[in-house]
Amino acid sequence: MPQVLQCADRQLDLTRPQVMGILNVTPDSFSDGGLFVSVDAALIQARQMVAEAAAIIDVGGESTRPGATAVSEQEELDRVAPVVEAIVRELPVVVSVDTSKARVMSEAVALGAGLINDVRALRGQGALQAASDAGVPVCLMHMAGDDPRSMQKNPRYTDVIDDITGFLRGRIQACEAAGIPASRLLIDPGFGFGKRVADNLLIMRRLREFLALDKPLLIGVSRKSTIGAVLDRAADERLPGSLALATMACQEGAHIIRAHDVAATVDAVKMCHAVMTAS
Ligand code: 9MG
Repeated sequence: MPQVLQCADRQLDLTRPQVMGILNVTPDSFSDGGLFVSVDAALIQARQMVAEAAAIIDVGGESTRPGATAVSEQEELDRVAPVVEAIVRELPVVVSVDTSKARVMSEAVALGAGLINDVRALRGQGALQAASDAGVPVCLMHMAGDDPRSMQKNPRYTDVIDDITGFLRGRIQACEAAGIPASRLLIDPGFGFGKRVADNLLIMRRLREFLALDKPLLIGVSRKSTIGAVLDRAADERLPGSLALATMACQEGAHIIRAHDVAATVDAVKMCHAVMTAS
């Protein structure tokens, strides 16, 4: 596994857990929809997240929450491209593009994005080729089915950990066959994507098992509905639950935590790392 990930012209240190700040430039994301739709507002939020020590800013132009409306390629590009360009120009941070669309991947990377974050693990049309040509690392996420709008309809697993591992292994093979070097791949079990509450809890308890795939491990738990279900909390009351899961993820060996609340998450993962490396 690489100690440093080369993300276009920027480097990501994987020897300690890093925080990926979420920047949704969408009108309808589940907890921050509509907040950062203008380039100025998005840039102010990105500056704040970098000041709070986010190592990556993940820019997304299409909501992946269940029931969200699909957006056209052009609309997604119009939302994402100016924001990617502005952040790359101004801030010393890895910019990630959260997309499943081949053209959005290619154009974002041409503007300086250094990481592709695809919740469909490059199963979309042309995505494998676009990611291969882009030459930047790719995060392959597991999702039951291939559509966030229907993923929560009766998800069932034989063994949730084995099933996710098998899926990710297959996608790693598909990437390698498409010419994407193994050293450019990250994996993510897709907490909340086509999983019941019990599945998500098991993913957390057995997270370290995904390290057997020998890839940097990314996970996103921030404000997700499983926290709401366990604690009976609305989306804006889920910070303590999110931090508990972020801390657990670090202890289980996760390399990157995707989060809305960067400052608090950075403190949680730093504290966890300090304990884990104490001698
Ligand atoms: C875009 N997005 C929303 N949730 C996510 C998660 O858990 N992981 C990754 N990689 N991306 C996500």
